[in-house]
Amino acid sequence: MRRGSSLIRGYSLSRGRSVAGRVTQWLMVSGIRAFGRALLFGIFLAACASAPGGTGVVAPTAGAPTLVDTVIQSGLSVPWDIAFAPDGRMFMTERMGSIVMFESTKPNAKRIGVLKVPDVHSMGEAGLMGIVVDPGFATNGFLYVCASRTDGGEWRNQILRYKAGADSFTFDSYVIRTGPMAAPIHDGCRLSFGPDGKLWATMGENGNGRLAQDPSSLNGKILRMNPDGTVPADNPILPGAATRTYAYSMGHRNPQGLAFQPDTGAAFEIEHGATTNDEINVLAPGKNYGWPEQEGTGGKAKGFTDPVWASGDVTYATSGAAFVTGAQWGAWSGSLFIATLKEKDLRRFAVTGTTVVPKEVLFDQKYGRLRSVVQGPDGALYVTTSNGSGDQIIRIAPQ
Ligand SMILES: [Ca+2]
Ligand SMILES: [Ca+2]
Repeated sequence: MRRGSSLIRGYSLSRGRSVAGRVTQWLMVSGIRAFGRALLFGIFLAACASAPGGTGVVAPTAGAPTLVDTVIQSGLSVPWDIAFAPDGRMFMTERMGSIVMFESTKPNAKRIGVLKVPDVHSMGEAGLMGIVVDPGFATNGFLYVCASRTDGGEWRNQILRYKAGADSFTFDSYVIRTGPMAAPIHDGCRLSFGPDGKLWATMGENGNGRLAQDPSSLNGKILRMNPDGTVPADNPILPGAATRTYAYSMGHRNPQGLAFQPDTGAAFEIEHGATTNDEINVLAPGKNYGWPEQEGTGGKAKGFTDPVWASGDVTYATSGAAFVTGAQWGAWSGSLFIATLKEKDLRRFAVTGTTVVPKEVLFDQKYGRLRSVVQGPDGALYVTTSNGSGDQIIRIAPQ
């Protein structure tokens, strides 16, 4: 399995050049025997650099891009999610409750706007989480966040719409004010716009598996809504439910990844398993994905929809996910990347239709816990860390 990053690969290359420089020098002064020694030394260095196990360098697979990772922001506190304006600005949520606007994605780009979202109660896994910009952002300036807030004497997961100015944010409206509840664990709260123009949100079961199977609760569900907060007329009515609601699918534990497959528009949802079976699910309306009655595959006979991939006997603590497309990704275009918290790495999955095959484990341990991964407008991936302090945003660019 391929490990390590291209930065390490780049280091190896520059080292190779310096060896070559020394080879030339030694040839001039010491003749052919020294050249032989230098050649052996070079081979030795290359062998060391190729050793497996975390920091090694392995030749890229055919057609795979070389990745260059660059820290673009640092000194952050749990930057939960990021989003991009078409004009190059970058927006970030920090779990403690701030939305931050950066001038660009350049390293150490200036902070040009900050808003403290009022009444965010950040505790455990809860707080200010997902952020996404409206598909019509260039004209309407709308962006959406998912936040655990105290409101009406309750602790709720809400979806709020803001309007971004040049260097400020103005509250516009609640998209969802009541329904999903917050808890110190399993809040979900990933936001994504589908190719259908609907706003989708993942909602965790608050550590209460029963809610995932309760069709009247919006927890443990994937939600689908019109951006103005109304329920789409083509949402399903969940089995056992009285009415059509925001709920699109049920039986989810702690979903923190939601990405739409570029070719098909299919919704891929990623959730943490308990002690086994992190899952990748392909969402279909009104379906039940099993939690807590069924973990991983094997639930069909009980009426549950099986994941297209499950981690089996281990968990990685899978979090955010993104598909990549573009010529710069070479053979990896169309792949799904998943950030992991516990495993502290970025994982590539090859996806054909609904067939998902795990591939490389990248940047293992290098940046710590990884929360979110988003493809930026320049085609690069942007990853946030979730270590609690000294957190970073990293740009991963294919070359
Ligand atoms: Ca499941
Ligand atoms: Ca790992």
